[in-house]
Amino acid sequence: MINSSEYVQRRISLAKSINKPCLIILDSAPVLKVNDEALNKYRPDSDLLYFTGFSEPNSCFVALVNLVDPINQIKEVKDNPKPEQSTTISCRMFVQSKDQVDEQWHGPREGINGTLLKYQMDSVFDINELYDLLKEWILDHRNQTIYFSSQNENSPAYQVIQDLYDIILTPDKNFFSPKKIMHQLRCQKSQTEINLIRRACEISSQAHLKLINMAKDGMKEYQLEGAFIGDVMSHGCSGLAYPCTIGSGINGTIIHYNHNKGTLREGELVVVDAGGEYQSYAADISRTWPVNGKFNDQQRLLYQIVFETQQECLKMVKPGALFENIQQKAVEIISRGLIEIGLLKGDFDEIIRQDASEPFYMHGIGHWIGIDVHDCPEFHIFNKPFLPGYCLTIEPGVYISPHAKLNSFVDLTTFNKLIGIAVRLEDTVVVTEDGMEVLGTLPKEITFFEKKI
Ligand SMILES: [Mn+2]
Repeated sequence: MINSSEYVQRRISLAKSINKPCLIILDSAPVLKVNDEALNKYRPDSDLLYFTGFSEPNSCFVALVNLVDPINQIKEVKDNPKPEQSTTISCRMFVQSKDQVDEQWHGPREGINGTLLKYQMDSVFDINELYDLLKEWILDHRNQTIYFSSQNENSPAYQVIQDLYDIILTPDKNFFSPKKIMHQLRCQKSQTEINLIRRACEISSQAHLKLINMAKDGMKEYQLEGAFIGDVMSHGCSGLAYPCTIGSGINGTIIHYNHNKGTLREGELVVVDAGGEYQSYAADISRTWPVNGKFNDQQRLLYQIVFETQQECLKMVKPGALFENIQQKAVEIISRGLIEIGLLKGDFDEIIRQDASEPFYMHGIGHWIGIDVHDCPEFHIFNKPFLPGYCLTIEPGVYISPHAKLNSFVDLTTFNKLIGIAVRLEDTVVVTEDGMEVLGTLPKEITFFEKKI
């Protein structure tokens, strides 16, 4: 559990990283419908959740940074010795008021008083007051910078911004998205966050193990999906962190396969990319194994390439490392492997220069992970040296798809022998002071799968 003082600390960090007079407005995510009156399970906006812990719809967070605040006594952020560099922040929240009828239909609300106490805000208002109050605050500070983030075009905050945009807001001058700054902060996880991701990975590892043990010829992919969901939820997850891939045989060659309607067949490999969400934090783990517990020669060759690639890439994860170098390493090991098994023919350097392995390994080696499975998208992975506390995935794969766009380096005879085989191995890791730790414990050695089944 993340306690309220950690949320307060996150807001202070946000104010300090901006450290100029501004308003920060973080809007809630829209409520999405399945259809008619049937609503999807509500997914809060990840940034709003990170900085407030508040997870109800129809809400909005507004912070005044380094501005005179007539509503609240200004609290100075104390730990700066130089007064001219001190930062002040006033935190205001707009929420749905308590409402007996609506709560009977949709569940309890924190209400104004509940939010004030539990979320340590300086003031809390009804969401219906947002349009007038926010407009007034922006006009009061019309020369200051506005940081605004919303994914909800129907929200009152969005309406205010739209109405004032032409009057006082100028892009690149006083109107910005805070996402770059927020995602940089979100990328480095606290110990509490790391523990939640670790728990998500431990629960997910156990659920993967269950699938490995239950799979057999004739079973449907969705039966494994259902077993995975049931298992992670029975161990405390709220559900999946993302729709899972359970791809048997040729379905495994489809990178984002999630129809999960196929049938497991003896002699085939099954790619399982699945992770639970535990207290709003994601796990992302992939394993590939033979339905009948025995790799055939072709499957074994490809598996060994991906296994070795993942081992080498994991070794590179430490403070200062870069995704781009790890990706480069992955391309090199996979290319060398594909040359050794005869799928690619030609000079190694030329194969690297021409990116000839791309038809078979076409995605990135990993991504940040946290509240979202693809976490902090505005903190682009390119060129960001790892720091302790960064959580990320390492997920090489080789896919011999019948749809692969072949190049002149591909040997057709070998290609035809391997067609339909896919292998992906993925783990969630945290960067530590001197290296990394794989979160969750799920074996991946060939001998493990062959003994297990
Ligand atoms: Mn992933």
